[in-house]
Amino acid sequence: MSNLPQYKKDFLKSAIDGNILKFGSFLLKSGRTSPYFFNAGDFYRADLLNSIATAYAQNIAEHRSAGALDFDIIFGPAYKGIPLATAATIRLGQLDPARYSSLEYSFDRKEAKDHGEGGNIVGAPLKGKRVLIVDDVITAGTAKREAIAKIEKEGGIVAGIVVALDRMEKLPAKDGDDSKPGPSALGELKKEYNLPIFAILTLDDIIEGIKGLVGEEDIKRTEEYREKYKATD
Ligand code: OMP
Repeated sequence: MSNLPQYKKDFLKSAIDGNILKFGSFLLKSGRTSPYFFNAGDFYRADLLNSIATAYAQNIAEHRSAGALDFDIIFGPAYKGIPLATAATIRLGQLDPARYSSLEYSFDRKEAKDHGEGGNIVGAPLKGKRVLIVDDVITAGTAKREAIAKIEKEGGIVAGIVVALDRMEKLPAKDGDDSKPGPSALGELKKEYNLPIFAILTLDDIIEGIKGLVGEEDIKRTEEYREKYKATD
């Protein structure tokens, strides 16, 4: 399965075995119709959650050790980011207790709570902290922009983003004509916010890694989709 690092190969294999990475016809948030879909909400079994926690933790620890990432808190945007951020935090603490046993996490509420402790954030307060966003998938980048705005509103400093999958798609064209070349959502976010952004898997990794594991027709349709929507950067 290509020359991906072992932890990425293991992660892709569990996504296929657990039917988290599906093939068919799926309507995306951006309005595009995709022949594949990665549903991080389906990592709902102990062994699958374990595999995604390990993949995030390895990816984050690697980039932090290389000096490419630094942060105090892991933030998981509601809803799908919540278990991902929580699981990644636990696993980082297990992987390297000296560095991560006091790592904190938090997440947002979709709707502000006006009783009890109140507010928009559950978990560690964000004010003045460097916040790493852990989320599922990046397509057009809309969900990440919303998360950045929420963190900044709470006084946090966004320190980076780690996602499970970068679909490597160009941003939807403003005039609706998706036939022209265009930059990626991930590239634009990086530039606009001057942030490190990493993905455990990209669409290229998936196409390489699924050979021999899924049907030829699904691979062909996924390659055609990549051809149609792949970003220029
Ligand atoms: P953007 O906000 O356009 O980047 O889309 C990312 C969101 O789309 C994710 O947070 C998911 O809710 C959803 N999504 C997936 O979960 N898996 C996919 O393979 C594709 C999408 C999507 O709709 O683009």
